Amino acid sequence: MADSINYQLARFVASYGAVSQIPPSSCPEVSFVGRSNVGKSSIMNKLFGRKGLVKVSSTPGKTSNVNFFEADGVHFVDLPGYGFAQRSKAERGRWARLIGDFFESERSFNLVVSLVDIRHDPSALDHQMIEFLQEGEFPFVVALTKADKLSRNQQAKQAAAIKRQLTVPAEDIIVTSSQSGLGIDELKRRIEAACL
Ligand SMILES: Nc1nc2c(ncn2[C@@H]2O[C@H](COP(=O)(O)OP(=O)(O)O)[C@@H](O)[C@H]2O)c(=O)[nH]1
Ligand SMILES: [Mg+2]
Repeated sequence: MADSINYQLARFVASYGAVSQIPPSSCPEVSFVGRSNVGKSSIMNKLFGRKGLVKVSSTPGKTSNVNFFEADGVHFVDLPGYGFAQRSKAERGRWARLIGDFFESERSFNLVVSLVDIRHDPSALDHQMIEFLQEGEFPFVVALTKADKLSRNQQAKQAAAIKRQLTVPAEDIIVTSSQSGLGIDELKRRIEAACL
């Protein structure tokens, strides 16, 4: 296999409202989890080098589907975001069922990219998500998003604080910005190491 992924080949595959609709894994898979509005769509677009392939929503809060993209023989999975949207118990239930079903299903979990906003301490839901990944022994990295909104000094300070709070090893935390491109090459290296 090639030693790098040609992201220019990225394309939308399909959108699923229930995990039972998703076909079995046919190639390595990288999935993206995080709070609604944390920057999942933006980081995927940055990886793909395509501004509008993954919809960036200006109205956060819609519990969405599981969206599959493919680039060069690797699947990229945009999972529904948590937090923002879940005003009702029914919505929280739907999210938990989707995520639970997804990670309990028999799939190629090559890498999970767990996104956390670098500007804030991780929320209770961020903690739950990462504990879930740790307990299930899923290979994951934490991408701290929107680093362009902080100074270099603040970035380092927040990254250290978040690392402590989440008990994630420093090498598994990547400071990123979909605006400036910070950390995107590092994230690509981690994805390639996990998939190729
Ligand atoms: N400044 C800045 N804004 C970002 C960044 N990533 C995402 N955003 C903004 O945050 C909002 C939510 O982003 P989106 O990618 O839709 O988040 P998602 O709900 O997790 O998919 C949008 O207004 C984006 O433009 C980033 O790295 N820097
Ligand atoms: Mg999104």
